Amino acid sequence: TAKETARKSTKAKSADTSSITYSKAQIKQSIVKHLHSTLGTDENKANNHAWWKATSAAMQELVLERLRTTQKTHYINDTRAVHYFSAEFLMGRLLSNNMHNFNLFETADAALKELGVELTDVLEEEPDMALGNGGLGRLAACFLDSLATMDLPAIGYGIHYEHGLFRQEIKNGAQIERPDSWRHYGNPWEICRPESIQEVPLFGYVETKYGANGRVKKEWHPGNIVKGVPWDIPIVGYGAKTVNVLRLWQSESSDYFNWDVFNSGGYVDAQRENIQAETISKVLYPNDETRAGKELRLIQQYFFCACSLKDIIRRYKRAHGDDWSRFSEQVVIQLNDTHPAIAIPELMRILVDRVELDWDTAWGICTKTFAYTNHTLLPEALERWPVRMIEKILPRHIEIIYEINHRFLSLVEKKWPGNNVIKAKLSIIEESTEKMVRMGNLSVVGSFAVNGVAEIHSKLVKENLFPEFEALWPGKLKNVTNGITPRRWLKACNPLLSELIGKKIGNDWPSDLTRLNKLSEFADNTTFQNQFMKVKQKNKEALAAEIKHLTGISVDTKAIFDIQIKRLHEYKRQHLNLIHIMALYKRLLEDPSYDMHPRVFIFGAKAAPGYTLAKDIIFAINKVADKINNDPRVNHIIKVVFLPNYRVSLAEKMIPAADVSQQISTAGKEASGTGNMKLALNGAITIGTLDGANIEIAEEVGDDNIFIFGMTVDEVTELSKKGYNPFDIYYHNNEVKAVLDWLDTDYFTPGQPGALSSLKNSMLSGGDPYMCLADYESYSEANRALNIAYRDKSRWAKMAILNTAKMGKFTSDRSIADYVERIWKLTPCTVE
Ligand code: C3B
Repeated sequence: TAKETARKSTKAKSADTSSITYSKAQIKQSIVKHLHSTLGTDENKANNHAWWKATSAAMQELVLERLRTTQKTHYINDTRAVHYFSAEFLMGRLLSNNMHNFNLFETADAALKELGVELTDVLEEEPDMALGNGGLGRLAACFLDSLATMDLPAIGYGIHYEHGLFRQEIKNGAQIERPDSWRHYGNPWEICRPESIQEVPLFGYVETKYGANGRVKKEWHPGNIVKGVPWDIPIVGYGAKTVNVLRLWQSESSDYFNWDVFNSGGYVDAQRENIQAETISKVLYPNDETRAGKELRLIQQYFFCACSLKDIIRRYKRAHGDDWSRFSEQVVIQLNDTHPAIAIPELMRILVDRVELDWDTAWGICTKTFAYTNHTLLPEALERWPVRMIEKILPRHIEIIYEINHRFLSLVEKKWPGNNVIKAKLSIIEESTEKMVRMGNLSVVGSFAVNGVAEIHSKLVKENLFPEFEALWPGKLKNVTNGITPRRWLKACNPLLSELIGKKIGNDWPSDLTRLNKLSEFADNTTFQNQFMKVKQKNKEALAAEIKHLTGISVDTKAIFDIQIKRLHEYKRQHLNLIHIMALYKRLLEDPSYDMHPRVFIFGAKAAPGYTLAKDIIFAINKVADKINNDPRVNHIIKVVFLPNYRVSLAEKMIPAADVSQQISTAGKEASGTGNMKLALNGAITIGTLDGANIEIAEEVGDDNIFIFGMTVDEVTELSKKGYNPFDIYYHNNEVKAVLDWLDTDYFTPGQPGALSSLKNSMLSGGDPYMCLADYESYSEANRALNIAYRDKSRWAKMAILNTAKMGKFTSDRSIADYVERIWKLTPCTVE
């Protein structure tokens, strides 16, 4: 099967790691050369930033060599490729990753040492490439890593945002957003490709023409044209054989478009719309799982889809001319959520209006080309655009969407004759007061496969979100459980553990993660337990130093390091964690001999700037932290740390040091989660609900090696049906009542009573929409069990080892193998 082929190809590489070998002397020479000729400085003057750039340039030389070979090989072999369309790519830093994938990390380290420079300091100079919000964007980055590693022809397409996700500062406990400028001083990895610029039409009107044969022809007269300039970021696979690219489009105003001629016509005043072309790719929308609903956001989506489709078609035509019959054999496009769904009517427009294929042929090509991944069931994340907005910006596309819908609804009519309820539900157009286009429905109708991102999530997509679609097209709805790249999330970020694992079971695990299972044999071995926990201890000491550096807070490295890192969202329930911390605090105040192992609660989270309650929760965490950390009665037992500006590079420092991983979303709300996988891979024990991939993690590690609590999906549904009233719990659980009432006082915000009341209100009069209180008791019990388990050193070490050992399933190589087998049908292409 394709899966086996893909697996074989990755395994093959471990035996033959790097195709390019570079000696220490050569690297040193290359770095110095770039210091001189690329940066115009020298060894005596160079600061760490210059060393970072020179070292990156030295690596980029090797990268580009492999990129050229890869592209030539793919061209000669006329390979089928996957095109991953995503509004977000959360790449993080690239230097260390590229060095690891070339197997040159140690060599470069030694070379720099001889130059009197510390590689670890140099790596810290690189700004994160944060062109994404959270899980969805980071998943795209892990997938690119796996695709290249598995020698699969693939290209990522997205937006070259000038400003990525905002930088977070904390002032007096509150989040402040500052602009991110990741390429302010130049980025050594990206290459501008002016030879592949594309033009994108916007606004204007559609003219209907009648051809001699009576054929209706539609002509779109755009009111504006913007330029898309491609920037390529090379994606180095592990072993550095295949180097694919991530192509990101930057918008520019078009010089081609002649405003004078256009305006002199005078007939377009009504349709003409002005858009400052440069603003399109200016900034990433900082909303995670909420719709922006803004015109500029729709333009961003269309902009990168239109550029990418033109790019794909140009490449296809170079090999196949005007023979469109093979298009869907060569091209598969994966839509990362509905953000790129507008690509479906755009491809239809090109095929019908420009290529002049008949509708059915064009639709046949389309529906063999697109596949769609759903990443969430949260209603506030399901994209819908006002018909009027699409009409204005993309007047031809709205016609095409109506036509797609019309034909689709006849199919629905055949299946369920006369059933208008089903028709209204499935229609791509929502007939509300303001007519809306449902991008999820459009994506399902226009794709040949639809997948969720974990077993439970895919089941809910099938049963709750799109049940009729399953009846209409059995088998179209699938599952591919998410994964993470073990190169970044173990090998590179946790060198001490990687070395220990290598000594024990060899060095093949990064490209075949199931090999970690061999560690299970040593889970009971005292010596190995000690070695494993010694690594954890060292990593905790490193994080403690970082915490001190970033916040000034001292933490006890013998305490349990308990970590919750993810976007701030009510459904992820950071506030459940917080009220439990407050309860522990209260127990200690009331009973100083209350028995608990010292514990440091560490948070990292950004809130969408317009999400008030999320920002209130950050504020509350910081205020509670201040109080506890400065209370000598308890601060030797509990500390609370909120690390500012959580991002990929900070995650890489936190994850190796975690004892406990908090994965506590309301069951049914977290589609998969991927941080849960990263933490468990690094030997943290999960305390979590039966939600998303937690369920599959529990299956892998076994019930003894995870702390599961709370309601199941069915229980959540049942309770909502029955009617959930948080006041029932408030009045029956004294601890819950005391803690919530505490939020109303000025205990944590001296002189400002009520400053934390919004949190209490959301969990009481607000109806506690994510049922924190309903799960509180069970969460508290799970924490007690965890506390006891930690005290048994040997038991805990065994649990930690088994968590690492059993994470093989969650490599993104397995996710990609599943996509290849179930959806993409790609064949690896070896690049010699
Ligand atoms: C996220 C989901 O919230 C996570 O459960 C999931 O692991 C990742 O996607 C990857 O599949 N997600 C996101 O980050 N942004 C969205 N708009 C929707 C889902």
